Amino acid sequence: MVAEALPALEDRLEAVARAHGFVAFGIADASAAPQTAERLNQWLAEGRHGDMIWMESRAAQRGSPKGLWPEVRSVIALGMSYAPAQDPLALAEHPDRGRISVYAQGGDYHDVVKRAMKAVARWLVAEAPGAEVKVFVDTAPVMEKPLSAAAGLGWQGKHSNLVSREHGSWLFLGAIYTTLELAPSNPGRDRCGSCSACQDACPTQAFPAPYQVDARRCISYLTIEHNGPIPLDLRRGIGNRVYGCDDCLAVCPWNKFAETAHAHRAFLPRAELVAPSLADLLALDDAGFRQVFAGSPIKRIGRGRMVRNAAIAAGNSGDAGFRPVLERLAEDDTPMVAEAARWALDELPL
Ligand code: B12
Ligand code: SF4
Ligand code: SF4
Repeated sequence: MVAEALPALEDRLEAVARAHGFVAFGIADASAAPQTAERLNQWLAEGRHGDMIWMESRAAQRGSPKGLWPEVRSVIALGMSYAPAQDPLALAEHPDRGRISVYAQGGDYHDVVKRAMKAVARWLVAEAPGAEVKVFVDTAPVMEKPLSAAAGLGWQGKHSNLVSREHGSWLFLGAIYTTLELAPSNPGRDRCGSCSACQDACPTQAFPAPYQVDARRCISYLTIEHNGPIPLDLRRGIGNRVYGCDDCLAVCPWNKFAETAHAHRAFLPRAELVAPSLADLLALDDAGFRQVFAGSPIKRIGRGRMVRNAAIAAGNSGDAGFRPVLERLAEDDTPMVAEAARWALDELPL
């Protein structure tokens, strides 16, 4: 009797990844995307990372998988969907509300994606004894977008994020590096064509050229990463966004294939984060901030940045009703909060 052959390791690995909630899967050779290191260095040389010094401090490791781990042979790229059920741009017309970007309205993806990746990696090690693995999501010196594109999950769109034919712009990415030599997938093909919707939609003109983002002008950077006063000329463009920005992602025509049903349920929005009132955000103290944003990626920015952002949104609202709370905040102990409140008062009618 002939024993039935098992499907290839790559196919079984994909099935395990899907069972753990990953809707996108692919494999790249660890030497794929060789142009990435040079482009990263160019981006850093132009200062486009702003004050994210962690982007430059391990640039050699970030630029290529082998720069980080010389023994790595293959990269397993994984994507989890957070496709929203509502139009992320709908709140633009509600200046009394703060807009929190879709990716942060549910559970913290760092925890959810990492937990699932570790389970996949454990399966792989059990299946291929001797294999070594390392799992990464977001915070490690790893270029997740070009590696995912090389592994066939999609392509880097002109907004620079990975776009998938099935899931649009709404994938969280993660990577497993392994010493195993796995059969690579076909790389993704650029399907942007002559479209420029994301470039046209950006409220702060953060794209110096298609496929390139100047983080210093990006609302995501300004509201999340940047810890200080926001440049005056960019404040109007921020509108009522208090955490991140979805505009370039939301206008992408490929989103029409992204089914909400594919979104991982850990990312379902928490009711209080969908359309928080600016008045509530402006009233937050440290304890209140920690309570509202526990379990959310937003907790990392702390009360100061959130209230600074809410003050700018209030300044953009045209609503003089915010004046009393802004007058109190103009005396706040956190200088960037006090400064933003004074700016907002100057913007609002008496
Ligand atoms: C730093 C960072 C940021 C910075 C800088 C953004 C950026 N575009 O680099 C800021 C804070 C602005 C940011 C914002 C956001 N981010 Co972010 N971020 C990262 C991080 C940590 C590193 C990205 C990086 O390496 N940047 C360096 C630049 C040089 O790399 P690059 O963008 O790939 O640059 C390429 C292009 O410029 C291209 N290129 C350059 N020249 C040319 C010329 C031509 C002709 C062509 C074709 C290409 C080309 O080649 C470069 C190399 O691949 C990754 C996580 C990770 N470890 O990868 C998450 C990550 C990219 N972010 C993510 C998300 C979700 C966002 C936001 C949508 C969040 C939000 N809603 O507010 C926004 C989107 C803003 C935008 N349009 O990019 C996701 C993206 C998922 C996806 N589907 O792609 C990631 C992967 C996190 C994750 N694990 O899921 N982010
Ligand atoms: S996230 Fe917003 S500000 Fe940043 S590049 Fe996209 S549209 Fe522009
Ligand atoms: S909006 Fe258009 S140009 Fe931008 S990523 Fe999507 S398809 Fe590409």
